[in-house]
Amino acid sequence: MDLSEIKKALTLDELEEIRVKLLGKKGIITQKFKELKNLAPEERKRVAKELNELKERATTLILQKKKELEEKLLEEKLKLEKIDVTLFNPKPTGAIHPITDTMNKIIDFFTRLNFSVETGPLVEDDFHNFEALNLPKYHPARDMQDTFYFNDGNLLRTHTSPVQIRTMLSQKPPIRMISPGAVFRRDYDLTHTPMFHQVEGLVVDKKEKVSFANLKFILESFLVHMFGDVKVRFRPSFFPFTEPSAEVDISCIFCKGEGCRVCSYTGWLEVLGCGVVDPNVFKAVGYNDVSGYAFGLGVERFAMLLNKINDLRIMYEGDIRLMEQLK
Ligand code: 2NL
Repeated sequence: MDLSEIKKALTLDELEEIRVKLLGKKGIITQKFKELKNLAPEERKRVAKELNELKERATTLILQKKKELEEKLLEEKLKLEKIDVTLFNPKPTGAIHPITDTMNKIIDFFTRLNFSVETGPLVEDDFHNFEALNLPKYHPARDMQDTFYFNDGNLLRTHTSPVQIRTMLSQKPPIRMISPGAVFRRDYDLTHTPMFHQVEGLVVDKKEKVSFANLKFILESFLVHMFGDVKVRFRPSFFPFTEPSAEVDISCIFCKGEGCRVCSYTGWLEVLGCGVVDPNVFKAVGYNDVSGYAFGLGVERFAMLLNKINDLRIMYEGDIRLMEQLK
């Protein structure tokens, strides 16, 4: 029997066809085994031995060829996906990172409402990151467990609020600002990374010009701008730097509020924290006779919801194929 066909196979599909033709249920070799029963006993023994040897040879050859073709396929795939970053590409590959994209959408909304965009240092001191924000000395957020400290007592900011403190210290009211940027916490698991991004907002003005109703309207408009036709609800909450405080939910964008795994069958997704600025914060920056409201959000959470991603790691691996998909 001619087994040279196996060696000539050019693709895995071709090889599989040959395998079926020889060894499949109705294959040539299988057929020959079935015909053994028609032979005389002595003849049968001899032919059976030959057939077994033939079957073994065919199987080995096919396996060898399969390995060879698979290796060739992998090599071609690797060659195809190789990226020479030094080559000039008139049509560049790449995409805006989902975090940047989400951040830009957020910034766009607030700048259109006349908010200024302020930034500040990533390395902060205790006063700007904690003390001025009414975070008492014993507060758990100050713990070595949660905050990255340097030996000199400085730290990596755990939120972007110190930017609001710096802005209030260097400018006079009214203030109407957002502070987008990276923040750092000692947290690393499936849903937390030691570096992530926040956008916080702050409005400070004469008492009669600021109200919780203002805050509610701005955040509701913002969430509709980001997520489209969603319901918005405010729940009482607590932050050291605001009183009263609220957490803000949108109706689940995956199940339209029906209840699903993503929203833990509540129909709601928590997306924001906010409140009226605590008087102790104004005391710390020397502001008198003003009122204010503030809010804060995690950009990664927004980016994951907007791009319907359920694994935070995708954001940081920078796999070009995934980034291209999210464009
Ligand atoms: C959240 C909650 C919040 C603020 C941040 C703030 C800043 C100053 C004064 C008062 Cl200077 N408040 N920021 C207020 C309420 C909530 O963030 O869940 N963030 C992810």
